[in-house]
This record gives sequence, structure tokens and C-alpha cells, in this order.
Amino acid sequence: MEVERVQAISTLSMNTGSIPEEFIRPEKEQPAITTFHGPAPDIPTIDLSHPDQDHLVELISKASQEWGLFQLVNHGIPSDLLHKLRTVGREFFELPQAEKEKYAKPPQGFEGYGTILQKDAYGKKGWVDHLFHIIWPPSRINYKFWPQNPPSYKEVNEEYAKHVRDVGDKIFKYLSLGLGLEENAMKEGMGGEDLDYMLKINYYPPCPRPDLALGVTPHTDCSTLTILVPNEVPGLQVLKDDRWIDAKYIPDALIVHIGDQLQIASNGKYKSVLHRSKVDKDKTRMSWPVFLEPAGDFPIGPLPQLLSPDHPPLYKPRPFKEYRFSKLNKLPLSN
Ligand SMILES: O=C(O)CCC(=O)C(=O)O
Repeated sequence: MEVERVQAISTLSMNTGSIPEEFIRPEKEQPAITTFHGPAPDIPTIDLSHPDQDHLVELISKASQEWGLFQLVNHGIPSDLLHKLRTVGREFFELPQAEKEKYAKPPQGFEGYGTILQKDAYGKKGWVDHLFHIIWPPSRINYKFWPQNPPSYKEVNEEYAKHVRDVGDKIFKYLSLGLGLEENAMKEGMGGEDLDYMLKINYYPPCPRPDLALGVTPHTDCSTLTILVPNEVPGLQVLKDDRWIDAKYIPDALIVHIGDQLQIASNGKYKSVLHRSKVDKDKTRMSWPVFLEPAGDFPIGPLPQLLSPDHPPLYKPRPFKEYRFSKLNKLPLSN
């Protein structure tokens, strides 16, 4: 079956100046109507090179409780590597369509190149194509879904995987200490070294009506943590105190999202952040989130160390794959 990619729809729409009806969000979601423009607090920016660990624990823990999201600077990932990551990803999406389709996502799979085909609850779609593949652990990598073109794609992404793990480990450590736990408690509570690091590349082509459309629609991540690299075209928005707030573009910063599994493991202390992305009238926006996900059979529930008669569990433990299935299929996520 031939699938129409948003990249192709964008080319047509840029000529006509209009977008197909299925991309026009309902008014209560249209960015032009719902973006908050008044004075708003900035999303916290945290300098990971700060020498005082207690200070970092406090900042990361506070941002994760109040926002569920923060920007991370001086995180140790070389600027040159981030540049290469963005370059090879962009080069893949700029290949001829037939070349990209060689990596098309199989009907039941998670990995591969694709476009969300199902319409959402409003009968609408997001203005975005994507590529998904696991980058860690090596035993879970399927190179079938890694572009062979550009030729340096593999080397760059393997290098990035090592660095993103180091950053993830530090965040898990500070999140554990922030709740008074042993430093490895949070990562171990998510399955430790069995976590999957799932890379997604979002490709949001120019859209003649960015006032009406969204790239990814409002959602929280199923993951534990998500560590995202954006390109220079801003677009991420988070819901804070019922207002959609723009994330500023900070060159080379990583944007860290708290996902549903961390909210569950922390028994509700850390908040999984509701977010969405806008698209641009003239420019292509791209982003590279890495979702740190538990193995499918791994049961996620509130960490026992956090429970007491005064702090009963807010969530029922269940294997990650059951949680994900219910969420993806919009089944009740009963506790
Ligand atoms: O592109 C972004 O900034 C957000 C991406 C996102 O939320 C997602 O892919 O789930």
C-alpha cells in the first residue's frame, strides 16, 4: 500500500497555501488560539557541570516535580557530536522517497520510517513523519532500521548512544537522591541495564497554516525519561498551570522529559509532562527524542522504599508492555 507522507503533503500544501482538513486541529487545540503569550516563568535550565551535587539534586528534583521537564546545558555531549547527529538525521529525510521507504515500519512494529496513519479522537493527524530505532543495548539493536545512507549514520548514532546513556544515568541518580533514595534506586527500579534506548527522529516539514496544525499532538511519554535534541526551529510546548508555554531554543541544550514510568515509580512525586509541538511556516523543524523504556515484561510500580501507611501506593504494578498497550489503544489506565 502506498502511504502518503507528510513531507509530500507539505510540498503540495506550500503551493496551494492551504492544508488538508484532516490536519486542522479542533479550536481548543489550535496553537494560534491556545498558546500562552503573557509573562510566563521559563522552563528551568540546569547546568549539569555544576560542582555541587546537592545543588543539582535539588534543581533536578524540583523541576521534575513542578514541570516534569527541564533543559540541560553543559551535559558533556560534545557540540560536534550533536551537530553530526542532526546532520545525518536531516540527510536521511532529504533522500529520495523510495530510498526512505526501504526502512518503512512494518504494520505491527515500532521501529522504522513512518507516519501515524490512524486519525486521533478528533479524526485528525499530526504534521510529522518519523524514524524509530533502538540505539541501546546492542543486543536489542536491529540495524535493518538504521539508514545506510548517509554512510556515517551508524557511527554517529552509536557514539551518541554512549553519551546519552551517561546523561541518563546522571539524571536517574539525581532523581533517586532527590527522593532520599540510594543513588541507583531509580534506574534499578526501571530494569537497570535492560532499559531500551529508543531513538525517534521527528521531521516536521514546513506548513502553510502553523496556526491551525500541530506536529505531535498533546501527550505524555510512556517512557521513564525522554532526552531530546531539537534543531534550531522552536516548536515544543508544555502545559504548565493550564497554559501552553513555548520551550526556548538553547543551542546544544538537551530537553529532558519525565515520562509516565517515572511518575509511577516515584508514586506521583515526579510529574509526567503533557507536551505537544508546533510546526513552522517556512522551515523544517526536527527533533531527536530518545525514550528510555523498560523491557516489556519488567513490572513498573511505585518503588517500595517510598511507600508507608502515610504514603500508600497510587499505582498498581504492571508489566511495562501492558501499560504501553493500554495507553496506545486508549484503554483505561486504571490503577
Ligand atoms: O519535537 C518535539 O519537540 C516533541 C516530540 C515529542 O513529543 C514526541 O516525539 O513524542
